[in-house]
Amino acid sequence: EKKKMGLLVMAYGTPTKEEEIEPYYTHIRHGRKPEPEALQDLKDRYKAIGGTSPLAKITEDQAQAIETKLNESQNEYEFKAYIGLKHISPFIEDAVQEMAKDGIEEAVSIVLAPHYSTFSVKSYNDRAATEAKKHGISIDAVESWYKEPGFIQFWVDGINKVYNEMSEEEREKAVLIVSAHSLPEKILQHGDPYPEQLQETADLIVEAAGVKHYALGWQSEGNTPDPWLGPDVQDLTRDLYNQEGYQAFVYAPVGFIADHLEVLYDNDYECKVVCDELGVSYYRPDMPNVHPDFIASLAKVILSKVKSEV
Ligand code: FEC
Repeated sequence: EKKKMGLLVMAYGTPTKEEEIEPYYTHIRHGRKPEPEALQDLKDRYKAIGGTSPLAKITEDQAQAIETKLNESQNEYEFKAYIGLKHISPFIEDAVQEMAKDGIEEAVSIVLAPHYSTFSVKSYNDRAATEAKKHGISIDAVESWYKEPGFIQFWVDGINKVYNEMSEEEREKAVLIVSAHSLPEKILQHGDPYPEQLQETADLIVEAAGVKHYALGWQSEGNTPDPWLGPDVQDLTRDLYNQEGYQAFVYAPVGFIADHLEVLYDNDYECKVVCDELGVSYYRPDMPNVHPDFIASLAKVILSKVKSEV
């Protein structure tokens, strides 16, 4: 008899239809309704990527794929995946309640974002832990997985593919921009590891891919008055062009793992607009989504978390 093990897969969440955009945005803003202008702006961005984001389906497919991979790769545990979202139903709390209904006593959790920060991963984990406590479920949380070899290799392969398609001349004048979601600068006051973890991911990728020129950037910063981590990828693109004359820009938004608004709009539209304006080429390797090597690397991290507790 295999031991039952809950697998809590946590992700950001996305509206699946237009009516959900306002409550979703309100939740992101901690219950404050967005101004009509800001709401319209967000609606327009979703429209620009086809109406809704592919993220909902990708998250489901990722959770399913991780569960399948885990159950195929060992015989001790029977994993069952539960999706818990940060800003829309099924919320993290809903997922934990489902586990309780199913009689799960032990679970492992993972956030579908590689780098730890108090703003992101910690807030997911805290919500899961608070709900789990009410139901007597013990959850072991994977805190970060930003240097998992399979994850790094995924990006190395994608970046190499892009560079191999360039002419020798273009390759010489190409720069890689490795980025993650920006966060308010105040996270630094508490020694948040987020920026160093991004730096480590970038160093590992750059070294393994043998990329000559690269820079670290931040993207998708929020619409609030406080200062955010920079440089922003769009400003960085302009600065690098002006200072170094690069002719090709390769964007690797490694803080994300799926095709969604922050990549399909903020990179593929906004950064591309800057590249077009400068007359340089825009490239963006594929996102991990459900690539088998990527899924296998997450399954590996989860399994080692479970085994370390035995
Ligand atoms: O629907 C989609 O396809 C995109 C979903 C989406 C992902 C995502 C990832 C992260 N965010 C992070 C932090 C913040 C902070 C604010 C903020 C605001 C938004 C807004 C939308 C949104 N985020 Fe997001 N984020 C996604 C979507 N995010 C929509 C609101 C409109 C806007 O500002 O663009 C600012 C909140 C505030 O106003 O106080 C902070 C972080 C990640 C990556 C880690 C993770 O996935 O959890 C960090 C996907």
